[in-house]
Amino acid sequence: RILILGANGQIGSELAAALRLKFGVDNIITSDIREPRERAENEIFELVNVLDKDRVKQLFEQYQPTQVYLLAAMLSATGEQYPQKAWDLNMNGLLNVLDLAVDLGIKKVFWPSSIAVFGPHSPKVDTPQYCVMDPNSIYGISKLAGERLCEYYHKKYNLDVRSIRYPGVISWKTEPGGGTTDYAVHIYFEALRNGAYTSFLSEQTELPMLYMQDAVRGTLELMDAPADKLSIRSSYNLAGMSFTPKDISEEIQKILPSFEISYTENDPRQAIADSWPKRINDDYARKDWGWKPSFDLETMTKDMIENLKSTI
Ligand code: VAH
Repeated sequence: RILILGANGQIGSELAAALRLKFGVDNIITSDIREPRERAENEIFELVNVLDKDRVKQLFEQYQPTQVYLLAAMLSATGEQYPQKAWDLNMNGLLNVLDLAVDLGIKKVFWPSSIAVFGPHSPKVDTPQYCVMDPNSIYGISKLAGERLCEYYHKKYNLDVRSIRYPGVISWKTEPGGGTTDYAVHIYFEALRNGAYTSFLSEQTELPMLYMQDAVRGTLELMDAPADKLSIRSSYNLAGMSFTPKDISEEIQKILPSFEISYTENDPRQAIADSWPKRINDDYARKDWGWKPSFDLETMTKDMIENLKSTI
């Protein structure tokens, strides 16, 4: 049985769908702080606040999950508006899950980190697994601290906790909220709704990105990998593609020639994006568990527009 905490979010909701397909709907328990807008047929859903340790413990005891995915978090842009809340949710939510997983013998835990753990003095190109990491967003600080905790709990308690430093993840099923990379999601929605988009990041802002299908496949491949193959117990660098708002708008124009992009200045998210790398090196993921992305900007754009056309 698998319990997903934070199953309503952009990644949680699609991991839940993939896990239901893989293990059957009766073996997946989804949970979040509020009811989901819609549920899959026969989906088992529970309300939970990951900061309520007794309630999380109750779910662990009731469902006896062999795996727990903790996807509940506050992302970078929202985190800058509520830094104390972001720290509390991202850190104490993780600590609750790590402690309960050790106490109750959960076999495997997944926790998402982010390229936000890198900062202004990290190498911008071909950013390695190990380097200077001086994140200056509360989200990035909480993810860096979280990675250290995961590695500590693995070494001290032999907890099989696994993690990926996601780039910006792009998907069409949910309109994600609160991320700095979310311009690359909204641009597709706006391209179809209004034929135009105003980007809050400048046209040359290059960021590492990953299509949701690749993010989900990479996560399941990591979780399926033999434990003795994993040399990283903080969090794995994972790369898909890197592009700028200019690149993505030109790719959209190949399909929607009349699409127009414009740019705002001085959005607070620009400073967050400028502190992050442009291109990530993911040699460890490729070596340890055979990671390889399958979508690039062209194939992702085709897939996004095709799917959004049928939903918008
Ligand atoms: C954010 N989408 O923008 C998330 C992610 C690397 C970006 O962490 O905050």
